[in-house]
Amino acid sequence: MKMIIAIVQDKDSNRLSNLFIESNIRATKLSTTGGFLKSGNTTFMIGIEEERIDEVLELIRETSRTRKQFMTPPINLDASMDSSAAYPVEVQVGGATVFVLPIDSFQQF
Ligand code: 2BA
Repeated sequence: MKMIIAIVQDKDSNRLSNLFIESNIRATKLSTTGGFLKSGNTTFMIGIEEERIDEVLELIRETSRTRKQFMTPPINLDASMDSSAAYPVEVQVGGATVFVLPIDSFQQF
């Protein structure tokens, strides 16, 4: 068994969790915040048998879209007063960031 941790954009999360339900894939959905954009995203924790990993990754791949987002960097208040530092910059987010981890033990009581 493996643990798949998948960070997806909020806009893709409902569709993905519906696909997991339809495919009988058990998942836990967490509301998370990206460290860089400091805006909401969704993290799924999926405990899954090794032979179903590719199936899960394919569902994540087909659901997660790449989007462009603007962020305003923090204003630089140093002596140079470089005003360009306050302009929004475009950042490409996603599709999904996925980690596949080993599981030492799986118990349900
Ligand atoms: P955020 O940290 O809010 O990052 C959003 C997007 O901003 C990233 O998209 C990336 O395109 C950009 N970005 C992040 N850090 C940057 C930096 N230091 N300089 C320039 N651009 C930067 P994604 O790579 O698709 O990541 C989407 C979300 O996935 C991230 O949201 C974060 O919550 C998570 N994530 C990505 N890589 C991760 C990692 N190695 N470990 C843990 N979480 C990760």
